[in-house]
Amino acid sequence: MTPQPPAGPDSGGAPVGRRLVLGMLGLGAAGLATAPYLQNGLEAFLGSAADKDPTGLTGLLPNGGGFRYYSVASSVPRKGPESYRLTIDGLVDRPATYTLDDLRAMEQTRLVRDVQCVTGWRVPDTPFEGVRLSRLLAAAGIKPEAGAVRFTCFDGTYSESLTLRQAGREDVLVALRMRDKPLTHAHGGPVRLYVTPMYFYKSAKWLSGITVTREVRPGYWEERGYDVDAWVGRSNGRDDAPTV
Ligand SMILES: Nc1nc2c(c(=O)[nH]1)N[C@H]1C(S)=C(S)[C@@H](COP(=O)(O)O)O[C@H]1N2
Ligand SMILES: [Mo]
Repeated sequence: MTPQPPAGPDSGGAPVGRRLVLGMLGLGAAGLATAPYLQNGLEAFLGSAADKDPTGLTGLLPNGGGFRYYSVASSVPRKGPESYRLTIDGLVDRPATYTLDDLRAMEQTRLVRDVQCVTGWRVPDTPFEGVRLSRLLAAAGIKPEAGAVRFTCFDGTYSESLTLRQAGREDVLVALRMRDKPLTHAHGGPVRLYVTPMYFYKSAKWLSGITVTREVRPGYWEERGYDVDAWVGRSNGRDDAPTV
């Protein structure tokens, strides 16, 4: 794919257009008629928040401690111990499906790092806890021709990717807990990816699929202009302090 400038304001270029934002909200002009709660104040929303948030859906989370709520899907089903499943497939010897209890029963790793979004906000010293991605990959058995990992989400829309080398880092988690509590739905619970050294868009919320692939397949935001190798401070034209 030819690198393209980010579609959002991080390019320093044109602000996100009205139609683009409406599209991201999952609404056409017709949708607005049935969404009065959005119509009310929509212009203000488009004029301010959308300038800073290329995801189009933004809001400070209650008790969010500086986090913003991002979702490219207009609604996301809730999943708990009965309904949640994580599938590992693709170029592996042993495809597997994990329940939440399966993941909870595995060795947990707790990491405390800063979280940095590519749009500028940063949250210091945030504990995340979960299973190392490398453990799940090792359990599945990677085939020799594999080179990358693709992540998919039960919001039905978002996706992410890492090279196999990046995915094997000890600071990449399939996270079950954040700030020493179970991951809330708003933060991508019950299970999200947490890629410590990279911009937070790498950390796919509502994680449901891990597929080992031959080559990197750019994720949702990467197809829309963000860097595939999303190291904090060394990508996306930004110079933030590294998070590791
Ligand atoms: N499934 C899904 N994961 C996602 C996103 C999304 O829209 N959908 N947004 C990404 C971006 S850009 C950021 S900054 C973080 C936001 O996480 P938060 O909502 O917990 O603050 O989630 C990342 N993971
Ligand atoms: Mo982000």
